[in-house]
Amino acid sequence: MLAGLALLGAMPATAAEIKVTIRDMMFEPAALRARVGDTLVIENTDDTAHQVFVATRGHSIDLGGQKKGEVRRYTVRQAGTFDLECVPHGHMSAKVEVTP
Ligand SMILES: [Cu+2]
Repeated sequence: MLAGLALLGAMPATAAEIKVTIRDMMFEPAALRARVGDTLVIENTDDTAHQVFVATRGHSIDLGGQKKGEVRRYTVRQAGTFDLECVPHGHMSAKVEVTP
């Protein structure tokens, strides 16, 4: 435990990976903050396939079909706010706030 804390303290304040889990047809967490350069690491734990996309100008992406257990990565390149959504499941949404 102490060694782990020391290691964390030594890590430079650079880009982070932020885990997003798709579970029970929802994003977890449903709202998150990131900094420019951080990478969202999105894992689908559902039996159902998902397809994550962002429609917001300047952030738009389509991560393609994603089966159970598959992981997609999205590095945010611009400050702003956008929603992660899912092509086949219109109710799925997660708000992402990106700061410089
Ligand atoms: Cu979905």
